[in-house]
Amino acid sequence: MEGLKKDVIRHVVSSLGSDYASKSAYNYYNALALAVRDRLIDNWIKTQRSYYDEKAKRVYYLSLEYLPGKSLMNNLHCLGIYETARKAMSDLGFSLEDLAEQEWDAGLGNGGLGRLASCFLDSMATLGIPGYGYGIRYDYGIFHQVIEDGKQVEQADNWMRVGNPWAYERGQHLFPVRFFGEVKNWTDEYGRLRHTWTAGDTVLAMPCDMLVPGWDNHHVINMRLWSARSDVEFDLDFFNTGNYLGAVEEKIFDEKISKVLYPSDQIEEGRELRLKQQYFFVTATIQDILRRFRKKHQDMTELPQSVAIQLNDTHPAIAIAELMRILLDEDLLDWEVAWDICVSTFAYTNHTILPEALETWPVSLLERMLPRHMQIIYEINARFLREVERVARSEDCGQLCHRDLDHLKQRVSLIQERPIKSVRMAHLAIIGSHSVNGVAALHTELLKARVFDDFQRLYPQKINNKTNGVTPRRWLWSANQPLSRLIASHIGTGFVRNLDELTQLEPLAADPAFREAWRAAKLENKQRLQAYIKRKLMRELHTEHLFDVHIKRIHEYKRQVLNLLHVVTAYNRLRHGQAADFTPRTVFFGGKAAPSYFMAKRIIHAINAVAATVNADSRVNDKLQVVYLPNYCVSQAERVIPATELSEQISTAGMEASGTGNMKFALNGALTIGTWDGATIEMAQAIGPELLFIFGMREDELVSLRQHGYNPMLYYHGDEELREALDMLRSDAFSPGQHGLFAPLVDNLLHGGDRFFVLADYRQYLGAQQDVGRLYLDQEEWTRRSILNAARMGFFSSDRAISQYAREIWDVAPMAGLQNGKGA
Ligand code: NBY
Repeated sequence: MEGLKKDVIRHVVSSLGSDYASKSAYNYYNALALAVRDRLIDNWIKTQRSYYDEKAKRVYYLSLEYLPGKSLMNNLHCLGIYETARKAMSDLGFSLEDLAEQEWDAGLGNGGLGRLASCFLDSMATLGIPGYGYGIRYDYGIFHQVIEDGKQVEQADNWMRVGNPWAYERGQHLFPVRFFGEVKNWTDEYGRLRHTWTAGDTVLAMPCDMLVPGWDNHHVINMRLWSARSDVEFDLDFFNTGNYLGAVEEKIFDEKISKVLYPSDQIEEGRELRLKQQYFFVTATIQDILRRFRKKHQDMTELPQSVAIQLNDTHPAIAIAELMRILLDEDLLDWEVAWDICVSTFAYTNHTILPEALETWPVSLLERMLPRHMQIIYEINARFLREVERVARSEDCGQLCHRDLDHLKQRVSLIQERPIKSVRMAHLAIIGSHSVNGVAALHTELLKARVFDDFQRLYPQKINNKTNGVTPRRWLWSANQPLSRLIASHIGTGFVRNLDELTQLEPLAADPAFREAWRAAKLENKQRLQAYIKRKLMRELHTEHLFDVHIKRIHEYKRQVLNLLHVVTAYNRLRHGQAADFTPRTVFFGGKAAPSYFMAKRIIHAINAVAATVNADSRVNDKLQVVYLPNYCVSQAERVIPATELSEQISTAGMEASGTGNMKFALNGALTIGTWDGATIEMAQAIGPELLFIFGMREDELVSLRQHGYNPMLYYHGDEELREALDMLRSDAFSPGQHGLFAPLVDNLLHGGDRFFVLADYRQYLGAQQDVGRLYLDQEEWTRRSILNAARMGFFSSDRAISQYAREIWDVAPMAGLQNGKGA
């Protein structure tokens, strides 16, 4: 402890240039972080050296998004120095919790996809898999949300301003990135047709490394984030011609590439700068991968034995064309050889079946910005379509008439002609990869049967499932110390590395003393949340209420509106004195809306309006309260999830690819109210469906309802309570003086076709909520179920997910000596 204390003081003085006697929490947080980083870097160097010495096969995880959140507590726990640090800092006059508050969330992602990437890095580090995360260091991460007059207002997330003590900027290792320019076709002295991409603009990519430690195993992997740097400093022409200000302007223009994260999830923006970000990130990453590969290898055909590249959705899919370009134009390989290398190296993870989220880029834009890549994509497509023709003709079912074949080719082509001629990035990712995976069983089945059915017939082995998981280090151990300590006191700490060990809790569910201790841990977390809400929102929570929580991005398919209709109905019953047996509850909502997503923003407004009305009504507010948690983010999730008793996972069946919040809640002892969707289905199977509150129509039922003509008006007319709730929303009951404010929401349901079947599931949802309320009155039974839920969550560890990727997709093994904890 004395060592750590000394190091902290030294950093306050020599790294931060401050007086150690001035007790600034900000300085002491930074100094502690630097002292922790010192302890990581030795292990990082040893880890990297061992990969090199053993010629280990590396895994590269390419993701435009990461959501690491805060690093301090997690890193202390992984290094096993949490207690030491707590004592050291308390000697210096600080509480560790207060110091941790100083850290800014690294919000380099939108939601589940980015958070999954961070959980996966944690698991690779813990399992000892030679992994690297690659991404972009956005100067501005996901916007900061404030609620003003009930509405979302976005503020810039200037996380770089406060500095980042965890990162190593490596300004000396810059990689050039070219845009625009032209392709010269020429013939070399052997008579071969060659292609050279020249001219255009150049920008530089600067690596910035963040270290990711494994749990108690001395293994530290790297997350390398690229930042755009202009190369105009090196462009002497500018200075010589006296155009100094011009040079500076161009520099600022170039560095815009990594300026800001695009804040839309599930809707693609199709903006030129976004494509620039993708290619900037991809070419720097591929150059870095090949630089490392070439240190030990000359023969490019060995690449797939040494390198696996996982594409996190299609956002980095241009990597396939980029690797082809390098292999063809720089290494001069034949097409077939280069293509085999690509396909064997790449794998692609799909995270959505929503049509509006499937990425396409206009051919005209690609031709201008990446002319050589567009040529290559055309060639990939031509060869692919010839192959399709060959396979289709050779098939037994080959009564394919020309018409059918033409349709098939149009459907699978990399190029779509309408509404504008564009490249389908998902098709490029599928054709260029040896593995395409969905992220939960149902999702993968829908990929095979619906979205990518043609590809499933063409490549029956390619599409596979890897159900998502979450890291128990952050989401149980670090976020929920009260519960973790209780669990550890009965079954030891092995569950942190091997989550299946939680099954040892099952017999304890029958033990009244254990149940009481389990409830006490939940209450401690609820009280902690209560104190936080009081500090932040100046609201007093009732800890004896059932804490019912719905936190995730705001999207129509996630159906926050369904929850809101339940709240309004509960409010009406209480007002009308029809709810004598109502179980008191506080309903929490939280989540960001894409700034351009009108309906999502209006939903936030409606939730806040209902909250204001309900909370101000003294007839009901001792029984029902509604809280909107502004700025939902990773660190807020770490506070809220451990305090939650009911987890809302109520998306329209078939729409949520997996969900990962669902797992975090159940792991922390919340019961789930949810639909037959995503990984919630697998949770119900693992836990026992009778221990969750599953309701609503299934995916296939919705398909046939749609086919037979879904008429939301029937539900409206057939259900008095539903009608009352909708009419109130449409009138100004929650928006006094602003008649019609929420009419778009209601109209969307009644006259817009209710695309996400809110009305169809309303009545069943109410029934399930009734069951929840009733069960909560029986605290012994509730607790028993809570324990069993957590005990059966072992499968949903990201360690299990990553082990499957490693075995079934990447063909890599954990580093020797690292599998079981103590490493080299
Ligand atoms: O990925 C989420 C899924 O909705 C969720 O069900 C799943 O559990 C999770 C991890 O597999 N998808 C998601 O978070 N997507 C995005 O954040 C996203 C971000 C950007 C874009 C598209 C989707 N984009 O096109 O720019």
